[in-house]
Amino acid sequence: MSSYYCSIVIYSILFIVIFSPISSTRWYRMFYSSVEDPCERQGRFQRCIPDFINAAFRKHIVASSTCGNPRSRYCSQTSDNNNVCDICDASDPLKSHQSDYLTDINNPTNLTCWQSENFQQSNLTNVTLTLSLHKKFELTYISLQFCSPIKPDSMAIFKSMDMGNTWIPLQYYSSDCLKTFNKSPLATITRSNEQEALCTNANNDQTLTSTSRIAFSTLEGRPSAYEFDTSPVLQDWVTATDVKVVFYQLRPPISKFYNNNDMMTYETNYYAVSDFAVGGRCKCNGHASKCITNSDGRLVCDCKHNTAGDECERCKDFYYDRPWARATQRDANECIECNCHPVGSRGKTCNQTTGQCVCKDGVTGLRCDRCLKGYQQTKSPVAPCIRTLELSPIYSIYQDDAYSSSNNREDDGTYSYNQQSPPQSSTVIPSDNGDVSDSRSAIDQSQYCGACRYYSKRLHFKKYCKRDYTIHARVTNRHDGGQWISYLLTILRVYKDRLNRIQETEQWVWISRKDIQCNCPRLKIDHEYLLMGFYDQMQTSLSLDRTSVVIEWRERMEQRMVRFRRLELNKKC
Ligand SMILES: [Ca+2]
Repeated sequence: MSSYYCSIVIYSILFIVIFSPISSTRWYRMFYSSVEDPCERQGRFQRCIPDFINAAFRKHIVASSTCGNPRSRYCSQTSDNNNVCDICDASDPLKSHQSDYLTDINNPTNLTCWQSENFQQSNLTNVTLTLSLHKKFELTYISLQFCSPIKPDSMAIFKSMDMGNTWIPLQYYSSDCLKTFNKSPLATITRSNEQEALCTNANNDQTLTSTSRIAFSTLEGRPSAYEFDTSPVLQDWVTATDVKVVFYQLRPPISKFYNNNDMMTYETNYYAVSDFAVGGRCKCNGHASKCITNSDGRLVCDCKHNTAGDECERCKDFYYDRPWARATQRDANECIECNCHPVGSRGKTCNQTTGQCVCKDGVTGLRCDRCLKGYQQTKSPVAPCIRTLELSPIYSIYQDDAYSSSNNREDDGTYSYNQQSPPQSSTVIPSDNGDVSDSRSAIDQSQYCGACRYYSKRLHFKKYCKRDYTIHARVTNRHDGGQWISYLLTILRVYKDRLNRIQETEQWVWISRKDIQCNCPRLKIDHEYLLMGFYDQMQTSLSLDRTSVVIEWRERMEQRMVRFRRLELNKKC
């Protein structure tokens, strides 16, 4: 038995090393056991593929003809020209030649053979063996070992990629390729016809004469075989859900065994095959290291890299930020979560191929992070971009000034409102003691207004550090936009601007109506202020609220702010 297993291993090595350019690392893995996930190593995704197997092993093969029902006599001739006859009987386990013998353990010292019915030489019938894998596999080889010295004169190997609905030829064998299949045995494969089935002329090839095994390698002789990772044509070529072998006619007996045609009798006229092997891997596109049986009892890939599907052939929900791709040796091409802007998009889903999020009205950009041309950013999370025309004439005049030379303007006329990390979905503001409070909590208005503690004249460096910006500005205009009130500021000096959002001499600052109703803060037209506040929730423009520092400007503040600025630059914040 040990020599038998040894022969299997050697045979496997031969096929893996010779015929599979992607298999060397996986071959190593067959003997290397590790608890580490092969799809992710040291925190990094990497290509992973299921082990190389004989996908046909112990699978049922449908044979179009099997002897033994009813029982029948058959004969074969031994090498010393003796005629040996026996009975094929499907009801007797010892005399049966069922198709399961094609995929059982192949023990060379005790061959078990499937055998067809006997045929009249004048009544030639095609015999078909069909293997269903019930899932896409990537095939490396298909091999058949014959039992009797009689072999088919012509045969063909087909594959299906759609569970047996349609069939594609992989390889033909014949004593006369041109006559039988209208294929030239001299045809060669180039990069322009890598999915073409060749015909091997059996007269010039030993495969159908002296040796008992026929092996077809799916990638042999195909120019892109060593660029398999980047060859969708060959990836498609080796993919199959089903394999079918068709025997077209029996080869006349070899003279060594059969000295005259009289011996070619009905009882010696049958096909017999001892082993049908299909070497390959469960197809998972580099995104799974194994296939498992799912809850429906189907074989599916155990997908990693945020992929999904029987073959990990798509990104899983909410991970469509870039198009799906097969993993390669260089890049796992893992799927990435949709990075939809929490304010500008309608949800977390994006298009499976483009990554486009579903944007609210007036919003554009792959992640819904910009206002369309003709739209203006608001502070409203419901309608983050509104038509420019909807604003008052006064606002429009300043809006033109404010944006005509803005660096946020895109080539397509849209306005970027966030190219940085996504902001929180509500205005969450850290307080001075380091806590985080939601300024939009549903609390009573009087309680809400009562806590206007930051509207104070005390200037601490800590307050300066906590806030996004500190400016000296004059209020020049006011626009009532409903839920949000905007004030136009002429910027007189910028002391702090954490993300460089202040790029104009005039900027709009946004305050919620709720805070305005509290006079917290309160701004007057033509007055100058020291303003310390946070950016709006999209982190792109200025806002003020009851946590902001808003103090009428005094000249003495200048020196203090310069000192704060210097401390900040010395990383004292
Ligand atoms: Ca067998």
